[in-house]
Amino acid sequence: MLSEVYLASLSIIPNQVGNDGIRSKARITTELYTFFKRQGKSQDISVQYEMGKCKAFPLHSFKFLKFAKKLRMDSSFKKYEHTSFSADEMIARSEDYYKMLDKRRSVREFSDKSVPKVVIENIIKTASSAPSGAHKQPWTFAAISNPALKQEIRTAAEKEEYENYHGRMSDEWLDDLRPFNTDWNKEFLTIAPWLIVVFKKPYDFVNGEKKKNYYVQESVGIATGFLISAIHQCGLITLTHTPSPLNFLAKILNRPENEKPYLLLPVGYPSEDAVVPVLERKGLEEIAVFV
Ligand code: IYR
Repeated sequence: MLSEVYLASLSIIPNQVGNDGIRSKARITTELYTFFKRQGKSQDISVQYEMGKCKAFPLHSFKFLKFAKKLRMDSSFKKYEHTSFSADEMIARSEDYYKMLDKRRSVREFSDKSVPKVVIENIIKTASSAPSGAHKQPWTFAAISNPALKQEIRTAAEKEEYENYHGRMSDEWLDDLRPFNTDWNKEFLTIAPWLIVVFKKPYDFVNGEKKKNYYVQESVGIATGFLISAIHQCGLITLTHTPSPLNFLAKILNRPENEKPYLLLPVGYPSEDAVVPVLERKGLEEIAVFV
């Protein structure tokens, strides 16, 4: 019975925190009673007692919050398993991680060497470990290895990119891209063994009902960052390709209406003679302030 007490408390406690601060014991008891009635269960004495006790505190008081926290801990929370390191270890680990990721480059020249599907699965699972608004994980990763589909994507992407490079992009934009030697030709879309299309989901359908997701742009951006670092970490390369507009991807991949294409990433090995532009990254003093 006790776990039911906690469950009931969980569903009711958030409603209690109103502007008034304190609510009457009678009100809480009624809410609890209604809760149990809806569940088809009879009211339990211990429930009234527990909640009665909780009602003795102002709702924002430390005692009440502690009580509420305990109730939640006992039901839907578990102990956070943490690994920490000594200061020296931390310094070494942060340096190693920085050095590892600093080697990452956007590479446009791919080899057709195959990559095991399980690697792509692991990369996608890593991406999906990213934080997201209300843990809605508002993303879908479509992994494409089928040559005919890759060709279809390439043809559609090049059609858009041709328009972009021949009029849709400003002269300033084209100037800014000159150091990268890019053009409308997107050969890598058929050469790379895998394409990953990231879709964002502004809403989900839960039991046929439309449910809005939160901070979708931020969440999917963070997940894509995780994806890119996982790709680099296992010795593969990628490129954040942004054919624009992207809508053709949803159509070709037959995705539902709540999935909007976000980014297209070819994944694989670099070609033997792959080159990258000589670039400098901004120094710490240019990108950070310590106050
Ligand atoms: N989407 C085009 C153009 C492009 C735009 C930016 I900003 C880049 O950093 C690179 C390319 C393309 O993919 O070629």
